[in-house]
Amino acid sequence: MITKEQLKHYSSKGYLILPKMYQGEVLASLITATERLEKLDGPEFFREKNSGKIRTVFAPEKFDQTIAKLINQLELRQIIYQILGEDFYLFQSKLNTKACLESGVWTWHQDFKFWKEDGMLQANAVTAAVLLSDVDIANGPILLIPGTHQEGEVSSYLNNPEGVHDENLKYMIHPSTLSSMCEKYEPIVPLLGKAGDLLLFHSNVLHASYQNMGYLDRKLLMLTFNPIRNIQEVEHPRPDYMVKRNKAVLSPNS
Ligand SMILES: O=C(O)CCC(=O)C(=O)O
Repeated sequence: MITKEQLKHYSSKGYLILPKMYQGEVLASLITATERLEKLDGPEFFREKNSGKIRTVFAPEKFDQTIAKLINQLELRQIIYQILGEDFYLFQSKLNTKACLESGVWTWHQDFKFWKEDGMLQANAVTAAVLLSDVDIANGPILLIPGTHQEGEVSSYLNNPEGVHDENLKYMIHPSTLSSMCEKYEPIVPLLGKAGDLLLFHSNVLHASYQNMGYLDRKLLMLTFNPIRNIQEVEHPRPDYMVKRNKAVLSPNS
């Protein structure tokens, strides 16, 4: 469970870091799971061109029980329930890695802009990102502008109409939008931490990440939870591994 102060931080800043959420054997087995995933393949896997290392695996829990167990972990379900305050399900899951000296940027965006097209109704989904490597200033941390989830949808333009899961994002923002958000809200913060920390962020908070210039591959297991009633069907849904249609409730009760 998180405290009232932590909940307040999430509500006002649009993010929260919970240090040392996973430790010991649980953490070690999650890290080993990411190593096992490197050896698998399928449409869920997006890889770097040169090294062939994973950039994203969607629905990694399909391939690994350790990850499936984590999604169902009671403490995580309770924390997400505290934030959402209603029944929710797993909307999307992915392992995003950043290979050192290879992976590119994810430029500034709000996730809800993209998820609206998947039928999401309101921008109140929450993403829980489990750090499965240390994340420092060099290896491509998530950068975020605290408070921008309160802005609603910021102005953006259609950049890559065909973009599905592409670093050349479908929608991008102008530099003037970025500067006005930094002036109106707060300076950009890099979300640094150690393997095992949990980072929670709002689906409308502006965020980005730059290239990994460090020596350590960066790994984030990103789980997005959406209220059950916050979705409608769309005519051309993305594949189920990208946007889940199974809305099994993840209950806060054991
Ligand atoms: O992995 C990253 O650095 C950022 C990914 C991201 O922004 C996203 O999945 O929305």
